[in-house]
Amino acid sequence: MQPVSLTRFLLEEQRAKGLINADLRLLIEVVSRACKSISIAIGKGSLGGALGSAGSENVQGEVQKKLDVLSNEILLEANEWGGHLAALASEEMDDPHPIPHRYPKGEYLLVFDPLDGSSNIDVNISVGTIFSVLRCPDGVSEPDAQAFLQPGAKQVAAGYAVYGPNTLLVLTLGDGVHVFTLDREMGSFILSQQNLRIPEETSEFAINMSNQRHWEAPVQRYIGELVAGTTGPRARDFNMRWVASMVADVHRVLTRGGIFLYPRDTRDSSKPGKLRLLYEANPMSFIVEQAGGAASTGHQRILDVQPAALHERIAVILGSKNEVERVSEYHKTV
Ligand code: P6P
Repeated sequence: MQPVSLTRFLLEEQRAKGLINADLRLLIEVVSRACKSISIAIGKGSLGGALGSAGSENVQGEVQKKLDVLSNEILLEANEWGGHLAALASEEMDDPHPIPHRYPKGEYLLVFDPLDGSSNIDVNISVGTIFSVLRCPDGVSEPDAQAFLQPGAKQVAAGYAVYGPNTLLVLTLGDGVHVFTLDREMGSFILSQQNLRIPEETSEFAINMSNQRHWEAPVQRYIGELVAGTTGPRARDFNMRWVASMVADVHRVLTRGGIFLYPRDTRDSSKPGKLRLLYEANPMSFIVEQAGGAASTGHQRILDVQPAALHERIAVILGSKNEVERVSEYHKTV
């Protein structure tokens, strides 16, 4: 059977299910081409002269890597001219980026983390790009940050590229999760898995254990039971993985099951978590739910959270449904 390219898949989704229109199809294709360019830049490593710090900080106060800035520029330039977007927003930019007046505007908003996990770049560990697509609110001709402040349940599409041993694009349009592998010779993303499902049970968890003393009681209890293994109430042993690159950790959870936690931390009550709601938690939660998993803050479904700010942070507990529900139960009782 002929390999199915991303282009063909999107066209067939458009014809068969009417899930997407020509503008959304163009948006996904443009983002995928930008991810190819980012993959090539990353793959050059030190030979491309793009490793190391850019000597600047982003709105998060984090030191920007040269590849953070380059990835952001690649995504901006790729999306400005197509006429599919009303505006873009990024982890790397304080405010939304307007579409230049010389180009037509479209009905969609794109918000992204251009290079998630970039602190891993200089040590050659997998990183990724995360993106989320919203509709621009009716009647908003010049979208500002307020236009992006929509609950994650309003997303029309979400995806990520993981730049690992191979480059994958994982995508949902609201009708399942589909995986595309980059064929570097052809330069196209080829469908490699349709309707991916997360196993409901798992024996693997992902959390940064060095923060253990700062977790709230429900997470202390939950992780304590996993670490206790056969000597504790779960009566079985668990394994732990932590790449410190959300895309890599979430992709592993999606592929073989697991639970990923970046819980809120008692060190700073002003911060409800480390990960950003609009361009990390929401797209990943949409994908995880579409794959049959669950995504919670511990207190509520992440996709129901009403954002109050573009770069808002949130606690993230996502993955195999049974485990996420257990943690949420502990938040009710502890
Ligand atoms: P820590 C990367 O900086 C990131 O935003 C996510 O990709 C990752 O899951 C998390 O932070 C890692 O955080 O505190 O373990 O370095």
